Amino acid sequence: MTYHNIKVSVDHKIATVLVDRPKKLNALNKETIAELGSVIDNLCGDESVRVIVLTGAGNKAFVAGADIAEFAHFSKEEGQELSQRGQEELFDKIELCPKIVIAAINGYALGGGLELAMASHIRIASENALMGLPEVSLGVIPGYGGTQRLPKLIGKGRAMELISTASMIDAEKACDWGLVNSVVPQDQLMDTAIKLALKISSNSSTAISNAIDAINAFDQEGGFQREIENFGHCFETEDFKEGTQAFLNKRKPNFG
Ligand code: DAK
Repeated sequence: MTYHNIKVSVDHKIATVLVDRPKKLNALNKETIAELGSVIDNLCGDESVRVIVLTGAGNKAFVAGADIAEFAHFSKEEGQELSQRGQEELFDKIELCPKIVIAAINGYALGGGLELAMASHIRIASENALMGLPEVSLGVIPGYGGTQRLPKLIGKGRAMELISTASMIDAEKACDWGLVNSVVPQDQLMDTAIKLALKISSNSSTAISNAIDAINAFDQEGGFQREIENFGHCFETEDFKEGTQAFLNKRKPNFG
């Protein structure tokens, strides 16, 4: 697939995916969602990639939402179909990706943009970032998982407030509420994300994929059972042999 709205680069096993529509504040049109879905598929299956960093082009926006011009005339059926398709083809894929996906939020993360960041496993924000789910100000509700993922991250009461007021919160408050893991000056955002990605990539990729799968089940019935099963899987892996042997031989593990 040729990409028109995103740029992808890989360095030291870290893939950086840049949403690249800066003139539209990186708003997610249908084509961008399809391209992101395709690249996430490819990177999830690419043995040479350990961690994925998602960010937006320019210094103003991560992603300022779904492209309002595109959904302004949708019918009920089109809305439902696209919500389901978008969730399956992009947002759920990110959450279920067996590699850690880090959202480096470099400015506005609104609506579908915040939903994209929330589907990611880790969020780091720059000091200028502003986040919110302003959908109700447009007469709709979040349709890419926002009503489900936001309360898990910040609690039901705060999610009710943020969604019903359509307000934006700044990076400091987002960190205080647990919506982002850390806040850094904008010129340090990518360095911070890449350093974190490198640290993650030095650990066992099979153990990390088992951990992601178990953590994703934390709020589901059977979450503890998933942990037990995935814990067991790890004992069958080369990484487990390497990790334990390295410790016992007082050397650093090499997970390949
Ligand atoms: N969609 C389309 N264009 C956008 C956009 C967006 N979300 N956000 C910004 N732009 C465009 C602006 O129209 C403008 O384009 P030009 O007029 O220059 O052609 C350009 O980006 C620069 O924006 P501004 O001139 O407005 O920049 P400012 O600094 O003055 O303001 C802002 C920045 C972020 C406060 C403002 O742009 C803004 O309020 N943007 C809209 C934020 C927003 O409401 N986003 C949508 C949230 S609702 C669905 C599933 C999910 C969703 C929808 C449907 N289905 C399954 C059907 C999700 C919906 C949402 O995301």
